[in-house]
Amino acid sequence: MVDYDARTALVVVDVQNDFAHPDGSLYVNEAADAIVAVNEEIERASAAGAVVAYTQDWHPEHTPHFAQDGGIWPVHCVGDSWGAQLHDDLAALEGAPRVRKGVGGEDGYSGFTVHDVERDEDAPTELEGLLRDRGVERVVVVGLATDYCVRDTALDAARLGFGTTVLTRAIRAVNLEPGDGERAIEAMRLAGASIE
Ligand code: VGL
Ligand code: ZN
Repeated sequence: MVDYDARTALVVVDVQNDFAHPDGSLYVNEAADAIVAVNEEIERASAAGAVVAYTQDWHPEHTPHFAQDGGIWPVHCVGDSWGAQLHDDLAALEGAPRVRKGVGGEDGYSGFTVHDVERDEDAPTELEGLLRDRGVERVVVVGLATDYCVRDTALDAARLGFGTTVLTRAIRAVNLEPGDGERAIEAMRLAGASIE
């Protein structure tokens, strides 16, 4: 069990309808189980005075991220649509920061960085700055999906020097290929994340 404190942030990745609701366009199996575990962490983290931050995949109607525009994904999490909203069952704390990524049509998965396809450049989101401003040294990553946004968010957190923990009870994988979730967990472990 993670001991939360004021220097720890719980980063809740992409618990949005398109991933977490059975009617969502990119529904992740067992997402409801992840939400139960995520909510327990939110409760413990906020009770201990930890920072809780939510990320949201937030795409325009056309982006190289979508299959219709040259990427690999069905249309999902279009900004301001139902699919982009945080799932109703998620404990969405009032006043906690929400970081939207992909807003300018960028590709990528991490809550910390997006990838500008035209310029072939990575650009930071506001997540790192807001964690540093709050004195955060350690990041706990939960949410959806293990093999994409959770993985890349945890890899970036470790690369940026945050002590990084991933809670397996509170994540679930897309598994486009069987075993993707397991491989993602191995990649996070190799990058120095602690897997609990
Ligand atoms: C995600 C696929 C496409 C995720 C986002 O949140 O893991 N996966 N966009
Ligand atoms: Zn996406």
